Amino acid sequence: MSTLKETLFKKIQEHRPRTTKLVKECADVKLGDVTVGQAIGGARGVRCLVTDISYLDPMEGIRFRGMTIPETFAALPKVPGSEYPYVEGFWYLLLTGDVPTMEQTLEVVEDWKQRSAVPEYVIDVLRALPRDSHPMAMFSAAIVAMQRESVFASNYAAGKFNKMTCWEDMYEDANTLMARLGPIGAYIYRMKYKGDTHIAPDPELDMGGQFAHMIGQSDEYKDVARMYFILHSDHESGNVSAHTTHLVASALSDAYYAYSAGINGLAGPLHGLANEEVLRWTQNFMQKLGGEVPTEEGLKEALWATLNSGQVIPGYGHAVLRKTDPRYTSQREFCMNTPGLKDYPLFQLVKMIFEVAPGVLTEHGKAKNPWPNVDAQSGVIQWYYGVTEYEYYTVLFGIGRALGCLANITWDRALGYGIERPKSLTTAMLEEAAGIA
Ligand code: FCX
Repeated sequence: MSTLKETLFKKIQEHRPRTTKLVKECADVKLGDVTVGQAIGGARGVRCLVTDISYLDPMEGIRFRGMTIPETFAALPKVPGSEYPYVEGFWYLLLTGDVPTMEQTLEVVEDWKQRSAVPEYVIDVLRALPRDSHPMAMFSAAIVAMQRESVFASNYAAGKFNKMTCWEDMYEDANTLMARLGPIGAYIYRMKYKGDTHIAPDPELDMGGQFAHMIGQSDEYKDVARMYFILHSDHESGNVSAHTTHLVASALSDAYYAYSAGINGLAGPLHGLANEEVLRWTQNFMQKLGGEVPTEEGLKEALWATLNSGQVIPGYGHAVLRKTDPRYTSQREFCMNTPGLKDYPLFQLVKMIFEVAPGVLTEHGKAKNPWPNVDAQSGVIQWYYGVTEYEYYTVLFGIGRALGCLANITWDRALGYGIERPKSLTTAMLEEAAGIA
């Protein structure tokens, strides 16, 4: 058994009595009430999900296993010669809550290498799709195509389902998926945008470095990939991609079905696709100016024009956060500390939007949070390094988001979380409850 699996096993055994006790002795304890507004308005703020992998404080932002983003980056073992940690070590942290040693991290690196070959039939599926399919549709199709390899599904079909040990099958599927998502994403990228030419993996590289190599990027971009995947990994359980993955897995669907569904949710413009929208918006705006540096007034006008046409300002606002997203800040710092990027015109514009948009949104008076989220800042870094195909950006998000979603559904199995099935009411019932029937 690998160190990661052994540690996870111990953590699961330690944790199970806590969940059992809560279910047996405290099931009737109230966590809150549900209002009519919440029932109609996307269950915003309804406290009915449980995860220990990350927690999102509205003012502070995300903590992974109790650690802020800077603490996480500082604590994890770094790739030699790099300022950023191994994604594999972060996976260890998300699953177990422990910061791994370098040796433990390298075990995961090796394990993922063994699992990382993309099967030929997945390539066939990708190639069979019309080449103008959205990369997220391709990504989702590739993931669900691999369902035939699910250890969980095959053991279930063979009558070997066991509530206490089935997390191990989920763990197998989750690791295989994690190992392959980078190479699949790279295949899609090269097939769609780089003349269908492909780059073989380098056996020496870690997951993040390998992705950079396989899309044909520079050495510098290796850290960008590592940073991106970690920053986009998890945002507790209620966001659309994490919740969808959890919901689908709650029917005992395997990791392939569940994460393919999660990817489909991430592809919505109010969620992960916002990073594509941000770049489209800023590029269109810059084009209209014909290369001129925008004035604050011009920018304000463009933001108002977007709002007045009934569209949202992409990259701004959040369902939970009420402050600038620390994932935004972390990427902004990366830009400020990278010579070349710091003075890059597109970054200057993104900075200017940060100075202007919160005021405009506040004056507009609708968004509860006028501050930027992760998507406002992510595209500019990609653009700078030459990844200018912005419809691809959500695939990058999807590779990273898998870390959180798959860690969560492994724990869902370990703790035996039930099939999700909230109760529906009719409009007449709401009217009656509100006394307006
Ligand atoms: N621009 C314009 N209007 C906005 C807005 C924005 N950026 N953010 C919120 N609003 C509007 C909402 O559309 C809503 O209007 P309505 O009353 O007419 O329906 C009103 O303000 C109240 O919404 P609010 O409660 O603040 O926000 P929600 O929880 O409903 O929605 C999202 C949160 C993120 C969906 C919303 O802020 C939004 O659409 N932002 C732009 C898209 C975006 O950046 N998404 C990425 C978010 C995230 F980080 C991710 O998942 O990747």
